[in-house]
Amino acid sequence: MPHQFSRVAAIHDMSGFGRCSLTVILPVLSVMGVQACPVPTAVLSTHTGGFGEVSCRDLTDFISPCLRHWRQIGITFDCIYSGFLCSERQIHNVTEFFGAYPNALKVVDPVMGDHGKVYKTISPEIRADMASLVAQADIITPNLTEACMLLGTPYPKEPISRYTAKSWLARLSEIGPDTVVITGVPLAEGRISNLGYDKRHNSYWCVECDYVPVSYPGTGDIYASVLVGGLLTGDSLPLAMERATRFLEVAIKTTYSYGTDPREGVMLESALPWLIGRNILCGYSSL
Ligand code: PXL
Repeated sequence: MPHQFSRVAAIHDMSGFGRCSLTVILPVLSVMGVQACPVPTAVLSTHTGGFGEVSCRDLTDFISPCLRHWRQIGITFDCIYSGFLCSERQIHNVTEFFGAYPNALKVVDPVMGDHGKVYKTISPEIRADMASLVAQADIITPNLTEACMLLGTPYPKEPISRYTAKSWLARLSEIGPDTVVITGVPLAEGRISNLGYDKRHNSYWCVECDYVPVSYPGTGDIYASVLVGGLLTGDSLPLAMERATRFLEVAIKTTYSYGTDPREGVMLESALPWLIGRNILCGYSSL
């Protein structure tokens, strides 16, 4: 089926409360003028970050039939974008999507942990399979914890040098992806930064962010979806990285000012209009 705007198959869970995964990815992509077709991998009452016993329905059995139906009716995609996955089978299902749409941009956000800790749902088997999914991707967006997990490097206790950061970006690209973005990296020579590497042009990029002393769930999902939306609508890599960073700064600072419970995530509803403006940006630098 031909389409006017870029179309993304978004393979993620749907956590009803707590503003992460599909509940933030769909509005972000829509507002950026990108059609997002959700493939829910599971529905959960909340995310797993602090609301106690979560009610969850696994939808692994839905993923392949959904792909089959979409192929039957001739739907095409410009991008396949996966995130939080909770079994080896789900990871295999994402590779089926990659195989079905070989020309689509393959984006893998290897959601596995944060703040130096691995999420409880991530078994050693899932971790190994996520590494092989990363090998098939065009773009990956790990946070620093996930980057260290993929590299088999201990999570750094101190800010890292630009030299180390560049070598980690390059080593991650050697696994397979042409574009690597690592989020939330404290740099010894600077501030917390989001870093990118474009293997084809051998270019390294840095976007620094203001530090806010609260951590909200879902910010990795928001970052990756703005990055995807930017790249699909004409941004270069550094501009897409900066758009994602600036948007999160707006969302996080707005939320922090209200002092809401961090488990509820960022106040996306008040920040979203910033994305419609398609602001002109020039705050990135070379790494
Ligand atoms: O934002 C990542 C994420 C996605 N989905 C679920 C989660 C988390 C992080 O905690 O629990 C269910």
